Amino acid sequence: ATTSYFLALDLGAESGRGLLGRFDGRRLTLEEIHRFPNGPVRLFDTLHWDLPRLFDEIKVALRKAAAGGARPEGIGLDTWGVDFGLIGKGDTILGNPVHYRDSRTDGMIEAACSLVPRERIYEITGLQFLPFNTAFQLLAMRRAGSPLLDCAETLLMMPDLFGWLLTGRRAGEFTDASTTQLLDARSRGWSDELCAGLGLPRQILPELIAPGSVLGTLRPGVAEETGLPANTPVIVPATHDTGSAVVAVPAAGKGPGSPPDWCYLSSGTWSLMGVELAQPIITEATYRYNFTNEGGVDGTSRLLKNIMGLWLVQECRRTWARSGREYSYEDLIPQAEAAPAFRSLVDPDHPSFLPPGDMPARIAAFCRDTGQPVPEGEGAFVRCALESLALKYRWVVERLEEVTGTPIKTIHIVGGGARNALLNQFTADATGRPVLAGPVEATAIGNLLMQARARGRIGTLADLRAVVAQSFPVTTYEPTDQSAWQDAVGRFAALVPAAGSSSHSDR
Ligand code: ADP
Ligand code: LRH
Repeated sequence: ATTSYFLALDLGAESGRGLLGRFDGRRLTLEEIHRFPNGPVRLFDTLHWDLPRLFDEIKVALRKAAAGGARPEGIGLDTWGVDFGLIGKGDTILGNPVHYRDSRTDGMIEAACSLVPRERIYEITGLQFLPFNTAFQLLAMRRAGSPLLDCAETLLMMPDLFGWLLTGRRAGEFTDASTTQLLDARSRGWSDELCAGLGLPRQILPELIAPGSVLGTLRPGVAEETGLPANTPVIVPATHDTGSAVVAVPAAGKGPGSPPDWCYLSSGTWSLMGVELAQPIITEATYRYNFTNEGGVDGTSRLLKNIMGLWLVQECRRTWARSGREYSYEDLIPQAEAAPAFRSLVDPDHPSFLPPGDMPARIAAFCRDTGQPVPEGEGAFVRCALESLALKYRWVVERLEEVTGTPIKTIHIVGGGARNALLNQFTADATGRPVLAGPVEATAIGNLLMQARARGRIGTLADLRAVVAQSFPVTTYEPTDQSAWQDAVGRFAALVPAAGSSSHSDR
């Protein structure tokens, strides 16, 4: 069998990486050739992404791939959703992309809903209301009188923006476009009605292309700088990282049409928990629970919910490091395990936890405001975050079952968070369902295998998942200690708004 190499560039909110995948037709192996940190940069009062540095890191990864001697048959790029850059005349980049945790979108959900009724926005898009959705970021620019929208020729989502910098072509890959809240979930095209209703420039939204298409080849300048051949194709995977992660869930399907009896939990900065479906589900219940319907590969739809995720722990860690207390995840997890159980619980999706800042102080404030003891020591804060996440996972699983009418038997956890054995066990215990953890690099794997498929090396999505299952180990966590969680389930329910979580409604 022939062996092919593909390069995945996977940019997460906390870190980015370049992984070289070697595919022999049956098994995929990975080599991490580059990894770099990512995070917000504040300029005056606005949080940005560092676009030039991130593009430079991408070129470092290309250079390392070229220097290693492998000739990749494709390069694919994925990033987090919702954020974008604007391009003006003469290929000018109009400003540095703004970070989705910036406060410019405060109040924008209400502003949008005063222009187009909330129910109508949901009916068209099927998307959960998150304050930072692209539509609300654009509305914030409009309201602030930003001159950029008027001189923009094209809006490109983050992966499209990097794709353009690599190839020179402006196009919008469908899965990431589905995070904007400007796409019509049924027609799968930009919604003229929403653009007109919200007063947003429809003409800057790019031509849409499907995951698995070839965007183009490397610009001569990029080829020269990195040492890769200029005819190297840039292939779009599901460029929304969650879309790529779900492609690489090592589960067997029940066949098209029937909702699966497994759910995924893509666990990184965010916890994205949901099911893969043949069609969106847009009903009164999904509206009430603020469930989203994001676009996947092969016409699939992801019914899911954003949960604040391990961001809670990331921000605690960053706060402690600022006062000289540096801890790795390997330090913190045993400390959490040693801390007392079920002392204090939080709603992980409380809006106060969304922006960057002093997370331990915010968790302490939540506990104080709800009459619970304030955690004492780092381990207690992390335990509080992990127990609360596991309880939120239970909340979501139960509502997914209700909405799809199908019992969920197992939970597949993929992404960096799958390395957290304590959280995996908590999730099994809190939900009463076995957890199958891994692969950690699901997003990059989904990216690589979609490229292999675009090159004709794999057939269906089910074949692709079989390759994942054959290539990467999965660890099972059986529920062992459910009774201990019973009381916590009741306490947690009293802390969470009946319709879910507040960061998912208006801030
Ligand atoms: P993103 O793509 O959003 O940047 P990742 O999928 O890379 O996120 O996951 C990052 C998260 O994985 C970290 O925030 C951390 O919670 C978890 N993680 C990383 N390394 C470890 C580890 N050694 N042990 C436990 N958890 C870890
Ligand atoms: C996860 C993710 C998620 C979005 C968020 C902004 O990385 O793409 O799906 O909601 O970032």
